[in-house]
This record gives sequence, structure tokens and C-alpha cells, in this order.
Amino acid sequence: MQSNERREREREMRDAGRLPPGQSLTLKWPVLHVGSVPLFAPTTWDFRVFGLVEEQLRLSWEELCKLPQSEVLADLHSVSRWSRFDNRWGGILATELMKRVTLRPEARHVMIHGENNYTANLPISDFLLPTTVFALRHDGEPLTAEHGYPLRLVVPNLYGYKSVKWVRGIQFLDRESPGLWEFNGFHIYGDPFKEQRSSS
Ligand SMILES: Nc1nc2c(c(=O)[nH]1)N[C@H]1C(S)=C(S)[C@@H](COP(=O)(O)O)O[C@H]1N2
Ligand SMILES: [Mo]
Repeated sequence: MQSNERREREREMRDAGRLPPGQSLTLKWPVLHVGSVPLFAPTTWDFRVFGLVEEQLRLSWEELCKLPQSEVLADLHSVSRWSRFDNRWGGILATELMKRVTLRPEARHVMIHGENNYTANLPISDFLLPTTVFALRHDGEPLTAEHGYPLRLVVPNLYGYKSVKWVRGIQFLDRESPGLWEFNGFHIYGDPFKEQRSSS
């Protein structure tokens, strides 16, 4: 039975220290976002790197797809208390993208921009972790529209609201500036293992 299997895997993950406090394991994959799923227009789509960089970068869909790709195996922890384990994300590592960018010395934080003005903030040190990936695929399949097709950021060490679906750009800043959910009361950093859900 699904619920027995779920409980068993949940215990396994808890024993392995992989289940953050207050979370429960899901075998399904919930869909969670504000607004509607945007349409993808490959000819006009672009990805922009701007803000505190020596030179801005603009990649077309075709150019982005030519960047070297890797796989990251990681867990996804939503602030709404579900965790999905062992997701195999295929795409472009943040560190790979950043080989094409020179930061200005005062850059400290990065604002992630998604379609429909969704934003999320994180420190550059987290952005540059080897587990941060701009994913095109999940478990070997292209992302579905509702999970972020064509491109989503995945930041496995922080709550899911940092893993911006339908990502279109990143902006480097010299200070911590709240994104959409951080502005609306979610924790500015969002470490699931410290249960940093809200800012109060
Ligand atoms: N563009 C965008 N990305 C988003 C969100 C959103 O509302 N818009 N929600 C975030 C939240 S809170 C979570 S938990 C994850 C959920 O990803 P999933 O829907 O693929 O499970 O997406 C994140 N990325
Ligand atoms: Mo979430």
C-alpha cells in the first residue's frame, strides 16, 4: 500500500538525517505556485544576467541549450511541509553558467527572476554551491509546464520558494533584498534544517 511505503521511506529518510523537522515525505510531486503557468515562446525567450556584473549576459534559448549540462541528485523541501526525495535534476550548474560572468567585487546576493514577476533572493555563496542547478529535466524527462518548463532553478539546501520555476534571469546585488515570498513574511534565508519558515 502507498501509505505504508510512504511511512517506511519517511522513517528511512529521518534515520538518515535527511528529513528536516516539521516535514513529511511525499512520493507524489505536488505542484505549488502563484499565478498561472506561463507559455513558452522559444524564439523570443531569453535568459539574462544583470546587476553587479562587469558585463551583462543575454542568452537565447538555443544558446542556453548549448551550455554543458550535468545531473544533480537532490531533495526538495517545501515550506508547506512536504519533502520530495532523490530528484534527479538535469541541466546547467550555476557554477557552469558563472564561468561566463565576472562579478563586480561588491556583489553579495542574487535575485532570481521568474516569469510573472516571481522573485527570490539568496546569498551568492548558496547560489554557487555545486548543487545549485538550472534544470531542464527531472528524472530524465523534460520538465513539465507546471513544474517549470522550460527552465527552473533548483536550490536544494533552501526551502522550495527559492527554486524558481520558469526562470528568466538573475540579478546580482550588493545587499539582501527580499523577493516575493520573503517580502510576504517567509524567512529571508530559509534553511529547512533550521526550520526557518517565517521571518518573525
Ligand atoms: N515561478 C515560481 N516558481 C516557484 C513558485 C512560484 O510560485 N512561482 N513556488 C515555489 C515553491 S513555494 C515551491 S515549494 C516550489 C514547488 O515546485 P513544484 O511545483 O515543482 O513542486 O516551486 C517554487 N518555485
Ligand atoms: Mo514551497
